Amino acid sequence: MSAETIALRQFATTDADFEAAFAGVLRPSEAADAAIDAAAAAILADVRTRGDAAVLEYTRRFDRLDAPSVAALEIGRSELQQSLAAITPAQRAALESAAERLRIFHERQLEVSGRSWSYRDADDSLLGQKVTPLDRVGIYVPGGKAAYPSSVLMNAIPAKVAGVGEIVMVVPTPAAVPAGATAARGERNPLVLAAAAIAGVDRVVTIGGAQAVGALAYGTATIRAVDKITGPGNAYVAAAKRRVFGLVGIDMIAGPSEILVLADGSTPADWVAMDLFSQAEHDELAQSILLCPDAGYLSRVREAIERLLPTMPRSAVIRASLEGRGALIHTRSMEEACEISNRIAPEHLEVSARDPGRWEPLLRHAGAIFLGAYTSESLGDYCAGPNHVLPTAGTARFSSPLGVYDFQKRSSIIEVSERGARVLGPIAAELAFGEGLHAHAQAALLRMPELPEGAATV
Ligand code: HSO
Ligand code: ZN
Repeated sequence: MSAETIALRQFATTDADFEAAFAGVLRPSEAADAAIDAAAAAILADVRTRGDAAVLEYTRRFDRLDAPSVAALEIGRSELQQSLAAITPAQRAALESAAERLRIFHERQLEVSGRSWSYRDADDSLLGQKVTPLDRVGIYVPGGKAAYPSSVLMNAIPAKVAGVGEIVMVVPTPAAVPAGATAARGERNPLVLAAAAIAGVDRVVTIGGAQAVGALAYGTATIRAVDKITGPGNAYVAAAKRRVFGLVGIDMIAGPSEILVLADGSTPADWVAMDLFSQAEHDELAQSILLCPDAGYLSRVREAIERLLPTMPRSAVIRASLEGRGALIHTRSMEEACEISNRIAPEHLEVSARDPGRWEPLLRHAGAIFLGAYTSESLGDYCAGPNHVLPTAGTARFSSPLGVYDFQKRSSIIEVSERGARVLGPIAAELAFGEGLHAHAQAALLRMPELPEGAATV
């Protein structure tokens, strides 16, 4: 196959119009699509009032799956176990190895930052934080053009490690046979079900869309309401998750995948080209960006992209993504590349440099940071250990990867000693009187049998 040119934008930080070019790369803040939001709201309202009947109707309409009852769409533990026989031994071994590495990483997360703690102050009062797992969570797994068994592991394993009581997974069956796909309409994806079995999912229901989000949030006669819904989905699922937030928790609203490679020119150009492809192949709207202070290297990566693109089965998606949202950016230095990267706050950030440890301290905003030439993002997508559910669209400025902490909550613990009550009483009473809240003040003062000198009195 011969190389094809690609309309992949390229510019330099020294360009007079750099800021304008850079603005074209940054994601415009996403205005919620009013039509999609209205459709999701109507479906949610219907599921809330009509329960299972509405879920069945939308499943018939959108997934073209005709089921006699929601119960008929459920897959229990034993049937999930049977799905393990439907995959190859190599597939099973890969899923199990990935699951094991994910478990080890997330168990460390639990040990280091997911445990209850307390201390006693000078007056022997106990102050602390009690960490408890959520009772029930719902995991949304897309079933259309992107059915990812790896995402089943990434959502279910931290929930399991946190000690969640019950994990319910919803996954729609494909409504139509996508071009080139092997799945038939209504067919259950054996790899997705096997991943659910390995990760310890309790129940799977083959429903999707806003109706599945509604069923999980409100509960129906068949599906018990959950406390939190995690996992990626299409625009209707995202709109529905936004709407049920507050009644239940949600993890995040994940957008198309993004990769930013910060290269010093020492990694083989083909490796970096393939890493850029790896996220571009997810979606036409995915974003792949390369930042590098070496102009010659940028040319070599462009050449590699043009040479390798025709060899990729998903070349059309990759091309659309690279031409629509990709960029090669020539920076003055690696330091400047780090600054630009912080402005983008990418979901995935590869530091493909000889001395990645030198640059890592300069990098503040990224969902996941991959250090060194051997660390392809794809290893993190599947099996390195950390989670691949990550903040996108610049939200890494204020949010974190999906983790054990998303499946836990914290309660404060306060046990005031008698001596503590005498010390805290006057402070609380003083502030309570200042707020005009006399019952608060009294509640504090009544617990002080001997008022210390100078204490506020009623
Ligand atoms: N890169 C995607 C996750 C994924 N990759 C699933 C392959 N399968 C978002 O982090
Ligand atoms: Zn990926």
